Amino acid sequence: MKFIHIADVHLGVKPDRGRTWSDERALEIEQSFYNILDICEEDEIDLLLIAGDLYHNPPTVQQLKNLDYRLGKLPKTKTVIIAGNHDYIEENSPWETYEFSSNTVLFPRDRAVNLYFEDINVCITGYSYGRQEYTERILERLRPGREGAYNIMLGHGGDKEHMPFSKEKLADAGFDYIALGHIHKPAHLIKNKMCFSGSLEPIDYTETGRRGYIYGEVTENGTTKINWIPSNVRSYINMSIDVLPDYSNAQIRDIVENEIAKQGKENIYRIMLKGRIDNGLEINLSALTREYCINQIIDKTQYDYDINELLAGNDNNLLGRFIKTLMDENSTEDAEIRNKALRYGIEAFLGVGEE
Ligand SMILES: [Mn+2]
Repeated sequence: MKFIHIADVHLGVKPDRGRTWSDERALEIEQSFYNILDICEEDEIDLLLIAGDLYHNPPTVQQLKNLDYRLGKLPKTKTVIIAGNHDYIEENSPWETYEFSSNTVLFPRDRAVNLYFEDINVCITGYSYGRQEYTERILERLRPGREGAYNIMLGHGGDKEHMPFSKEKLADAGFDYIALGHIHKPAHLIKNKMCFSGSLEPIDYTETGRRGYIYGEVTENGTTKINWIPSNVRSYINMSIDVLPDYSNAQIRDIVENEIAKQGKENIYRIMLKGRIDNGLEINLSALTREYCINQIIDKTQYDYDINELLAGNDNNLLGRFIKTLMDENSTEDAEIRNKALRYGIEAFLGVGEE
């Protein structure tokens, strides 16, 4: 028996709203899901497990028709879905009333359900969200539905407001495999037995690192072997660049651009600039923000002052007195703190310190 376990696809989400790549990103997330369906078809996967938040919001009839149509092209694959906190099932909503013509089951809201497939001798136990929050420890109470079958738990949650659980209690419930969703970072909690597949694609800039799906195989004697396979189209990357006082704007731009080329032009960046820059330099990277996906440039650089020169030019004013006080070698204050205070103070005096 072969299965694929995915979660947190968040179909319908518009990441990085207002950015030039936002619309394309929404399509990519959809495409990423369809890629999984292609794998199901090619590899004749028996079970596609979707552990909640397939949709970013409760789906419309049109969204469900699309889903049903695509899943209908998989004659060999049964799809089992639970609703999560984002796509929870509202009473009488399309999500609750839609009848799938494909080989698909959506678990009903607010109760534990067992679903047995005789042909593959697999029993799936799951619980769909009927609202956004559950502080109750619902997943810990689920039990395997059929003796002698391969028992799978399908669950969504793991933080305080979303069906909290201890992994030990879940492990002790007696399931052969526990397919979890909600935490977007993939996590293999117990080897070949319990894991968060993670989201299929990263949804916002906090979700750095790769994303993907679980590919599982169960042998005739019931042994499970799973692999997490990275498959996301793009990643969010935090990049940190150290600059030096002799760098020009063009040089800084080249360094950033080379680093983007190295890490992948398709990825979405947050760039942090650090170090000391020439007093006359104004960093301007707008040429790059036009060409690449750059969410944010965080400029933490500081101007490179010659203290003695500053002191000579400000002998009779407040800045001069400030520098003299902090440079006083007889001070009882810690030297490192005095140095820092001196640097921040000068930048504040000169109107360039923004923090
Ligand atoms: Mn969730």
